[in-house]
Amino acid sequence: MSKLKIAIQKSGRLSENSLNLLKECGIKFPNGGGKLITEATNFPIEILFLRDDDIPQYVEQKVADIGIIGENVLVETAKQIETVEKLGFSSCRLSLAVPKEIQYTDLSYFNGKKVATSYPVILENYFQQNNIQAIIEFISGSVEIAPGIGLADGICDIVSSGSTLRSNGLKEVENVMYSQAVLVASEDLDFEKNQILQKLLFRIRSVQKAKENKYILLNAPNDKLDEIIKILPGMNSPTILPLAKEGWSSLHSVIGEDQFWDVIQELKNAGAEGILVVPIEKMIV
Ligand code: PRT
Ligand code: ZN
Repeated sequence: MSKLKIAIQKSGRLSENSLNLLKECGIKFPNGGGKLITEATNFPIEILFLRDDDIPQYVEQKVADIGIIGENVLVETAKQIETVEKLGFSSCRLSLAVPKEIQYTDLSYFNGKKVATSYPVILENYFQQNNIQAIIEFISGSVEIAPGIGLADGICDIVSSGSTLRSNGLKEVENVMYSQAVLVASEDLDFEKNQILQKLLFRIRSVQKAKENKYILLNAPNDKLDEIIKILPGMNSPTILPLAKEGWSSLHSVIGEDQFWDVIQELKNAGAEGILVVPIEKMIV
């Protein structure tokens, strides 16, 4: 039986989250130990550990069937590969920044200016779309020091907390793109590999759905149940079980993480008591 080859980052900001995602999907494998490739013991998958920048090319050339990379790397390398799922981790933004003492008003500031970046393709497109004529200086690392050493007037780099920019006397002035980790796949996987991918995707979506939701249990007097049910968004109708206490019931449902605090307040106002909220490990939809 064939195996699906997944390329993930060997070490860096994507690696731990990528490995955790596979583990949360119930996939077991021996701990890397510096190996280039490892095989899962309970799922038809092989894991290749690579530098993130090399993953798009390996997937395009079918050395790996699928991979996990940042959207920034995907767009920059512009390979013929498909995005199959956004994974929601390692989020960041690619931004333009200038020395903090610059009186920046708008993008026209960059006309005729030198901008250092490791993302020349994305930046070139962005400047073209916005009719800016700037000089792009490619540097592969430590982009943030470029203005300080007189190499450029500004930079275009990945920003997360913003502390790297601040400690280098820079300020963020424009967002070029937002990025998160994505699962990419080679364009025409054979039938068997595609089936394995679908199984993996099913697990990934169940794990993600579970993270977006909470399981809620509460007690309420029976005459308040109708009102409480209306407040609960739920998957379907909530489960209602009688309590030993006469005239009371326990109600179980699922609630979205983003609606959580608003709904809890409404439930309390409607007479709910003993509210318990618990994480969901997997959610099959
Ligand atoms: O060795 P390899 O080539 O595999 O790794 P790498 O060094 O190229 O990449 P790595 O591990 O730094 O990042 C991998 C991916 O994580 C990136 O392609 C992004 O999609 C994503 N990501 C998320 C980030 C950050 N957050 C991030 N903060 N990538 C880089 N940074 C760097 C940024 O370059 C800057 O130097 O962190 C600094 C800014 O962080 P703040 O928090 O100070 O703003
Ligand atoms: Zn890299």
